Amino acid sequence: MLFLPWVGSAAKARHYYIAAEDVVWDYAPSGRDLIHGIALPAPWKEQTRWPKTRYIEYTDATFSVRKAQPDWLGILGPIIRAEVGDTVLVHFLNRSGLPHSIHPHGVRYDKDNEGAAYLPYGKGAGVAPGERFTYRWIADKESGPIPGGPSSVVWWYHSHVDAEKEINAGLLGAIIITAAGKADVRGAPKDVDREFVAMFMIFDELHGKDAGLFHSINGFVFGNLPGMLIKQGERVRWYLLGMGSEKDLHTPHWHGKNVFYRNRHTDVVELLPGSMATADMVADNPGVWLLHCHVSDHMEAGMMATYTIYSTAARSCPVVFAADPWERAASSSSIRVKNLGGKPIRQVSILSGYLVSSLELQPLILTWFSTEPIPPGQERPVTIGKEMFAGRGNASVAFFPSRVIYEDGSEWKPRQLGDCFRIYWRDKEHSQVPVLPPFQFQQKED
Ligand SMILES: [Cu+2]
Repeated sequence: MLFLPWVGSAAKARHYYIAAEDVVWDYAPSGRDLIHGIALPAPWKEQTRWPKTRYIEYTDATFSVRKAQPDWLGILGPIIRAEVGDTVLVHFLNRSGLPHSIHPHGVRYDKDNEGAAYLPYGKGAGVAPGERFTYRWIADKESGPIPGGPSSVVWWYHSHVDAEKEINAGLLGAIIITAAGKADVRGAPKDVDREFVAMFMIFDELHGKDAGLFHSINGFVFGNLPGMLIKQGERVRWYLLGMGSEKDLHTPHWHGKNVFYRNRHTDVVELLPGSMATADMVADNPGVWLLHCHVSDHMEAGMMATYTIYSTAARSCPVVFAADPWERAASSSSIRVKNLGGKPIRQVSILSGYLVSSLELQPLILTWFSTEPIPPGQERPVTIGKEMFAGRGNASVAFFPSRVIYEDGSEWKPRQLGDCFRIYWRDKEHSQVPVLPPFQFQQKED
């Protein structure tokens, strides 16, 4: 028996089922610059969808049921997690048309499990189309954080048969290793509330021509990266990754909050190709904030995203909209408004927006008013009209009060537009939207 002092009795074998698959990727699904509320600028607007190859996670060795991953991971493969002392087994199936591999950084492996094609070749150096290989990696002491450091650290993994092409194709992802004793059952650190991986890289679709250079964060440009939502007060760990070529000198910068990084407070981190950085944020400043590369021409080319810190403080909403399903609201063409306060309401003004995606809210310059008083604790219908529910494409609709006038003459106004919102979802299955995205005040031309 080998004595490994850092391995508790909890040391696990963690299995991952990952396939390489040829897909079509969209760098800007909205077709817009969502940071500024305008159409996507030239030359990138010509074509945002390109063939890529990605790592896709499945639930088991049948590779039939995909595992969901957070929206914000974007083009990245699944996060591979381990606690120091664990063994990671990655069951890899190559469903793409070219040979690929999985080469990890940071963990311990032997030649067969290195996943890199060079002499002398190990067994996992390249996996032919249609073939499988199981990689076995050890999260040893050197894979984890140093004592006194953050409880977890990030590492790269990527394909390494024709690495430059495969990385540009999208075959890349993050490994997160948590210190022994500090991980939950998933292997994630217990002492943080939320984690994000943000990968800064310029994808090249047209041999260096501008129209094919997508200055992306996790494969999204111009604010199209979805899902970076944080509850006010959460301890957030940011795992930053850089990759690419000599143009890929990136300086991720957060607006709104500083982070703790390498024993200092900062709001900019330096990333070279292949770099990995772990930074901690206390998200105590609510708002929609930029996360962007601070290199000037990268900013101009769209290397920008937003993250949102939303307040969960009791908002003391004066009214609530009934949680009617879409069909009911649409067929009655009204929404029911309930007075949550102790005073009779004389009138409620209601605004709305089309929720095109979790990132895109298009405002309507229309106001509806309640037509009769609403006594405390009671509800009244407010007629909205059929047009609203006839909708705009497949967009759902969000309503929110913009003004409440009480019988005694006092008034309530939102601290910001969208407070106390309710979404009437067109689709039964939809993502969680704890906070409305900002209005895209400049509408599409059509
Ligand atoms: Cu940059």
